[in-house]
Amino acid sequence: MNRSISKRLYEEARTLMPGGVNSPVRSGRAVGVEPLFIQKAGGCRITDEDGNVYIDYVGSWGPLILGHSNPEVVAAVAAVLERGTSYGIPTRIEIEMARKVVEMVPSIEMVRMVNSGTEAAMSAVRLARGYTGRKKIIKFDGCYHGHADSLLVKSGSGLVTFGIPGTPGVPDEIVKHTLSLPYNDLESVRRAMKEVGDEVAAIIVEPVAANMGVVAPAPGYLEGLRQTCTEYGALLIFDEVITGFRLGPGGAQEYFGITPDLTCLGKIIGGGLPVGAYGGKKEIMEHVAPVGNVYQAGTLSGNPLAMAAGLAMLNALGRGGIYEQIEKNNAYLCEGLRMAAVSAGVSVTLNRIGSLGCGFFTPGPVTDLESAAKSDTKAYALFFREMLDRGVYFAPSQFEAFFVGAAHQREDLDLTIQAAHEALRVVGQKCSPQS
Ligand code: HOZ
Repeated sequence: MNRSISKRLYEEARTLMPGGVNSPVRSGRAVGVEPLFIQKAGGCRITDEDGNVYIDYVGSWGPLILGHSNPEVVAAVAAVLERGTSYGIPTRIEIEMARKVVEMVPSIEMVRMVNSGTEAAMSAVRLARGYTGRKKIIKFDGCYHGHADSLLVKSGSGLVTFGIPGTPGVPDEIVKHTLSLPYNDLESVRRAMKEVGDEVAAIIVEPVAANMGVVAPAPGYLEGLRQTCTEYGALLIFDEVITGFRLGPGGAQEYFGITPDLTCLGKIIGGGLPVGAYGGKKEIMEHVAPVGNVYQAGTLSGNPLAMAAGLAMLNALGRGGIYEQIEKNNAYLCEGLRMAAVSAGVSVTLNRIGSLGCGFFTPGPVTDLESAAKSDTKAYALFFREMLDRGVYFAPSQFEAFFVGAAHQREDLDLTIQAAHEALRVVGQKCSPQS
């Protein structure tokens, strides 16, 4: 495949941006490739600057559940665009969006729009601290809640991809209040809470971890977190930036039937534009300024373009039918990938929930960061490159999810499975299988 234009653009980009990119994982470093530069996208396909077309399972890292350039979303943005791009003054569409979120997400009675998932998690933690008057927070190894200082401890996504456990620039004084515990290990939470529970403002968790690959919660895990938070007066924060509107209209909290105190949203809620949100019980949310004293603000928060895109997306998802289809398609894809791995003699553990999936190059099971880290990342990198050469774009990291969306048709899945048979055969020949 000729990627000479992407190559030239990458050279230019590297002189102007750190690593030539605006976010690390997409650089392709972890899988030994140079990044594609994308010219356009439609449905489940992306086209690079050289004119190569790929079936896309990244979908802008989750937001594009309806596929690229969805006509409803595009039309909604275009209609608003004619009237201006941002006012910094309230608009009617913000009320519509807030009402939609309150209707769809079971635990949310009030919501505040922000501009990214990072902002949502950072603000939710601040609110939890302001509300409880406590400093400590508990998070889980391999969960990623964006890049706010207090949450960059043993994080997933780019940090696990590049082996960065903490990061320079974050003072010890800040992270000393963050306790990171193994995911899916309720006992360690109970032990920690016994010791310092009355100092803990919140437990923040990805209800399905999707930044160390994909790891579902063990039965009883989320219930246990809920119970422990209630017992010690700490808030339970669900980071549903990935799972929100993805596992179902009401996200993971509806899927598992657990009520968090606060929820962080992002990705799908913006329809592909930069949006995040946090929300929860009215009684807690009314501690946010200007009603309460917990300060948080944003010039572009609730801006009309982003609200139009997100609202169009949520309206389409609310009409139903989509979740069954994408879950079924993901099951079909994962089974095809599993069979391809078996026939190539490569150990792959396929974790799947709803339309999220991840193939770990390890016999598994993968239930937490420790077991995810056993993956043969060199084998994944080779798999990624072989798939790319066959026109399929998976995440350029072992520790990210793949996303099946409504635009993936059976024929796209079949092409992917066929490519995986060939790619995994190469992996089987070049990488020694793990036992
Ligand atoms: N944080 C996103 C993945 N979970 C974005 C990664 C990137 O674009 O580098």
